[in-house]
Amino acid sequence: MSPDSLPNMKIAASTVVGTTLREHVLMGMHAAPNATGEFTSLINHLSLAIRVFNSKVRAAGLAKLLGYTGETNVQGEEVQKLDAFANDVLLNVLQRSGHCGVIGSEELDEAVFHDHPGKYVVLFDPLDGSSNIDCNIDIGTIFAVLRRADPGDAGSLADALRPGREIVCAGYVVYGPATVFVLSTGHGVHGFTLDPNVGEFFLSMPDIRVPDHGKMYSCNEGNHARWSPAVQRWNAWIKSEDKAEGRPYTHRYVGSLVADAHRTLLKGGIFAYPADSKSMTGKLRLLYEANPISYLLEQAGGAATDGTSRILDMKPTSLHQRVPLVIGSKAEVATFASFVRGER
Ligand code: AMP
Ligand code: P6P
Repeated sequence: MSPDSLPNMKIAASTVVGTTLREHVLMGMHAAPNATGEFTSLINHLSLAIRVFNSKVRAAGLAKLLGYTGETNVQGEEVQKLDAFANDVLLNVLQRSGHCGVIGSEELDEAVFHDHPGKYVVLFDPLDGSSNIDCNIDIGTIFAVLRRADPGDAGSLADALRPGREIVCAGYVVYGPATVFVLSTGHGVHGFTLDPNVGEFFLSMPDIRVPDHGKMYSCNEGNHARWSPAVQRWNAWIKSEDKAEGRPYTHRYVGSLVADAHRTLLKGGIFAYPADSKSMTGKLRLLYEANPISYLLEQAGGAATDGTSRILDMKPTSLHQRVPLVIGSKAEVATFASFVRGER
C-alpha cells in the first residue's frame, strides 16, 4: 500500500466503528485532574443497569412485565412491574459498584445508605412516564450524581438534599424508537444511541446545543383551568396569531418528561409544568427529575426555572419534594417569567 493512500485509510478507519460511551467517558477521565477512576466506573455501572433494563423494556410484553403490582409508591401512584424491575436493577448494580454512599429513588420512601463509605450520591427516577408503558409510548430513566462531602462518614439524607448546582453528572435515557442515553459530566451534553446487536451505546449527538428560539410549546393543556391567571395569559399569548412574532407556536405534549424534555433540548422552545390549584407546588420531583433535566438544559445552553427562579439554586428540603418546572430556550423561558412577574 503506497504511503499516500494511508490518509484515506485513516479516515475510513475512524468511521468504521463509532465512539462508544465507554470510550467517551474514559477520555473524560484522562482529562480530569487526579481522577481515581471511581467516577468512570460509576457511569459504566449506570450504563450496565440501563442496558439490562432496556432489554426488559423491549421485551416487556413477552416477559409479562406489564401490568400492575398492586402496590403504590410514595407518590400514591400504582407501581407497575416495569417500575419495580427498573428500580431493583439500578439499586442492585449501583450498590455493588461500591461507589454509592447514598441512593435515592422515586420508588423508595426513604434514601438507602450503604454500610461502606461510597464517594457518590445517585438520585434516580428509574422509570419515568410509567403511565404510558401499556400504550407503548416513550418512557425513560433520569438520574443525577453528586459527590459526598466526606466519603469517610456514614451516608445521610443531607448528602442528597443539596442544590442541583452541585451535580457532577446527570443524564436520562429515552426508551423510544431507539434507546438514547443523554449525558453530561459538566463538559457539555452528548447523546448516545444503543446498538442492540452490539450492546453498546455509540456517540450519535456530540455537543448538543439548545436552539436560541424554538417553535414548540409543551404543557398539559388539560390543566388550563387550574393554572394561575398569569400562566393562563402566557398560554393565550403563545397560542395567539402574530405572524411577525412567529405565533402561534406548535403544541407538542407526550406526558413523559424524558420525551418532552428530549424534544425541547434538541429543538428548543419551551416545556412547562407549572404549579396549579391541584398540584400547588408543581407535580415533578426536584431531586431526580427537575434537577437532572435542568442541569442538562443549562449545560446545553438552555434555561430551567420554577417559573421565575433557577431550579439548580433551589435548596431541597425533602427527598420527594415537587417543584414547578419550566425549561427550554433561554428566550422562551425568559418570556414565561415576564408573564409570571406581571410584566405582560
Ligand atoms: P474520581 O476520582 O474518579 O471519583 O473523579 C473525581 C472527579 O473528577 C469526579 O467527581 C469528576 O468531577 C471528575 N471526573 C473523573 N472522571 C471523569 C470522567 N470520566 N469524565 C468527567 N469527569 C470526570
Ligand atoms: P400529567 C409522568 O407520570 C410524569 O411524572 C412526567 O414524566 C410527566 O412530565 C408528567 O408526569 C405528566 O403529568 O399530569 O400531564 O399526566
